[in-house]
Amino acid sequence: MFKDYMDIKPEVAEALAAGKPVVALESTIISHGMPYPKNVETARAVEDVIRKNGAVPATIAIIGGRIKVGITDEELEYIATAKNVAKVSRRDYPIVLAKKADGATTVAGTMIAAAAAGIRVFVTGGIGGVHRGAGETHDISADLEELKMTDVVVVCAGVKSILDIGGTLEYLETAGVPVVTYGTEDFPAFYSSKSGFKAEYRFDTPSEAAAAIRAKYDMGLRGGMLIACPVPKEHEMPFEKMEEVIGQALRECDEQGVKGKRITPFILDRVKQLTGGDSLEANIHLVLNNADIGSKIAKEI
Ligand code: PSU
Ligand code: MN
Repeated sequence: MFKDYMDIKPEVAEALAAGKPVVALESTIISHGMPYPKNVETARAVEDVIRKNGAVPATIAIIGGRIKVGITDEELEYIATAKNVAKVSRRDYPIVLAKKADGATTVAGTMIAAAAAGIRVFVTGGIGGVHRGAGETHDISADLEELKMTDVVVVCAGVKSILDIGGTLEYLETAGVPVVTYGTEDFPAFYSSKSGFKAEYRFDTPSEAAAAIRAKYDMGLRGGMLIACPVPKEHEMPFEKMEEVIGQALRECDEQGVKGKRITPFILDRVKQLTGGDSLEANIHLVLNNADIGSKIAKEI
């Protein structure tokens, strides 16, 4: 059974049993998305925001083949610094668990464990999506398939324009995943508050979000919901500049033959270097903002 592979941290288990709000967090952003020690500092700050709002954070990661739902401070330090931490999406779980290896969960990977633990709300930075040129390469993140089938609400800052944003929104529509922007009409592009695309729906308060989430699951409509929050104004990066930087990173990716699951971490790292670290600051602040909104929504549910 699933639970035979999972260790739920006592604080998280108690909150779930008492019906208190719990917010899931991913670990790929820690192991593959940000450099040390910013990754650990950010992960701690995100947990603090969630606690301050009266919810319990549950960072999900795989350590020695055990799925940890909620990690200790030492485990966080470990997952942030250990070598050979696999990036774990749906397809990777069986092998990583059987080999008793370490893994950082992606959005898809985190949704799977969160759903199994009974956690409804999951906060992250950006999700994976349809890559530019996917018509040729078929590179579409497993995050989208997971949103189609797994009952977890994902609070994010939209998708990076390293992806085909329009294509990603079309895919989610086909998959029957509600995509809702928060406090704006513009679908955000991670570092920038606008992507040029609008979502069909918008929430302005946690209670509006909670009512829609309740309706979806009362109806038995399986799958996730995507709530996209714009990066706070004071930390946003101009869309045109990011287009330029991302264009260069994509070309280098091509030239160096970077493929498959290594593409996203490669581009994230190059974008950070090319923006002199500004993109990292934007990244940190957007995650904190998502944690604030996500934990308020979890409380309302
Ligand atoms: N997008 C970001 N930052 C990230 C990721 C995506 O802006 O850290 C990570 C997430 O964990 C996401 C994963 O689930 O990359 C998607 O990878 P892929 O495209 O290989 O499915
Ligand atoms: Mn991919």
